[in-house]
Amino acid sequence: MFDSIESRQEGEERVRREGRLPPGQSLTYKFPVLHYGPVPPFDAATWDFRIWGQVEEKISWDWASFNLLLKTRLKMDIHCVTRWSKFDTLWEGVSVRMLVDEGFIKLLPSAHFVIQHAEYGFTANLPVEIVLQDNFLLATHFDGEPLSPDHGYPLRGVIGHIPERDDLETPYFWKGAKWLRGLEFTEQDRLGFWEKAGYHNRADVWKEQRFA
Ligand SMILES: Nc1nc2c(c(=O)[nH]1)N[C@H]1C(S)=C(S)[C@@H](COP(=O)(O)O)O[C@H]1N2
Ligand SMILES: [Mo]
Repeated sequence: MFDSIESRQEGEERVRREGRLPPGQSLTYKFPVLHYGPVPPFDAATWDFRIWGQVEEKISWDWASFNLLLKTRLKMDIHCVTRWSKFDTLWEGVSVRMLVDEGFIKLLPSAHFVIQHAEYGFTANLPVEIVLQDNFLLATHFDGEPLSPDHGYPLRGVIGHIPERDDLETPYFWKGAKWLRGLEFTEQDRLGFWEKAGYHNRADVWKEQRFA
């Protein structure tokens, strides 16, 4: 019956009780779309995904070979700096940690930061430790379906909070670049698009690091 359906407010109270609602956030069941500029077209014939920078060898995949990589599923809560949070979101994709563990990416000791490079020159930066955590994924699917064009098809970075995994640092959701085309490993940090626009570089949701 209707009384078994949780209202938005009840849902928000529940995640607050469970310690999953970061300060200043509120629960949404929607999935807002936020980005700068137009949605890029996708052409499977020309798309590639590249790894370069502080690695022993550059590597790249075309769309067909990227899809042969082992994929993992990940359920997490995502927290947008604009104050909406979406809980128990389901992602599928390729883990950067797996790419390192399986020897696809051979990191040099000088690899301290990762710049996600997306279509039209968009970038987002993170420390390498965070990109190697279980809560960062190169996602191809959301909720069992390929990403929609608005949400980053065919590939995007995603970062969020895995309940019970308070050992993992959780940045706001903007730290995942939609329409992702490559990862550059760097020695020095380099501010990404929103970070240059005044967003906080570390962006820890629990410390409410929204703006620099
Ligand atoms: N390529 C690209 N990725 C991007 C952005 C962008 O402007 N361009 N904006 C970021 C911001 S600010 C947010 S909040 C999230 C929003 O993702 P969504 O539209 O799937 O909710 O994407 C992030 N990734
Ligand atoms: Mo954002």
